[in-house]
Amino acid sequence: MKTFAHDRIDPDAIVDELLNGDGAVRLTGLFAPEDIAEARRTVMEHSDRDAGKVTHFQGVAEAEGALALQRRVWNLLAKGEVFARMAAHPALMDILRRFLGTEFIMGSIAANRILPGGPGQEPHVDYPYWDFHAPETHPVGLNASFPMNAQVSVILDPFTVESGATAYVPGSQRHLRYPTEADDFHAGAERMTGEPGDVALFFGAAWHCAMPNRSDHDRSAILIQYLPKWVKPMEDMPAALPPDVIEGASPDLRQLLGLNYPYPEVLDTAAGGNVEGRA
Ligand SMILES: O=C(O)CCC(=O)C(=O)O
Ligand SMILES: [Fe+2]
Repeated sequence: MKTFAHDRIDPDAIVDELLNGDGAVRLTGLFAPEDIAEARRTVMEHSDRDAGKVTHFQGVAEAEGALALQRRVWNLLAKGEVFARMAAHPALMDILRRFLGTEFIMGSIAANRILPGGPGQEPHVDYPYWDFHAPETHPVGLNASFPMNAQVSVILDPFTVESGATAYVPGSQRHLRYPTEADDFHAGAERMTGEPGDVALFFGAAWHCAMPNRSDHDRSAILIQYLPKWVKPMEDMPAALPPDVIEGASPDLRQLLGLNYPYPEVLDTAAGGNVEGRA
């Protein structure tokens, strides 16, 4: 996985790597220790209190009664201003405007905490491809020639092979398939290792999964999903946020919340006039 230091970021090279190369890059030192500490404190507090939030790709853990060892914290924008700063980091905005179109949005921002002994996930692809195990529910000919997703993992604890750093298969984003047993995911997989403050950035069409945490410490990350402006987001963030977060949102955060692209809209009651067209 190619690595870019926070002061040596090359957006065009990164976009090419996500689409045509490995499908993932590492950005080192993007967030300061204070921001990481604050984010981590909030994630631990909420996930200590409530182990029972909805999660994904955890069928085996559910069957084994181990679900509580992987915990989610949802709706993070309502839980601390540090998360809006993470989501709208200028370096990420710059890369993602080139990758997903200038008016791209955020579909979800949540924490994934895996406790020591916690299980891994099933190898998968991410929203909106996440149910591609039923490809017939998607349009004919859909492929990964252009991206409908970018994933950011802001690393809060050391991501090592032992602690369950995300595994992924380099280049697999080019196929757009949900991985099967026959793909032998683990034989071809590499790990998105990193230190607190680093970011793993990947195209969610790449096969990947959280791995079991066999270390003696928690393994948490902030997972941010970004989408083109016209993909229906996974979380209804405006509905879940207190009004003051929306009112105080920066222009970039308003864009991320989808407020620049207000469809679907009740056009029968919208103000009259020509609203779209070149002229
Ligand atoms: O936490 C991780 O390592 C990856 C999580 C993930 O891929 C997901 O929940 O979709
Ligand atoms: Fe995922």
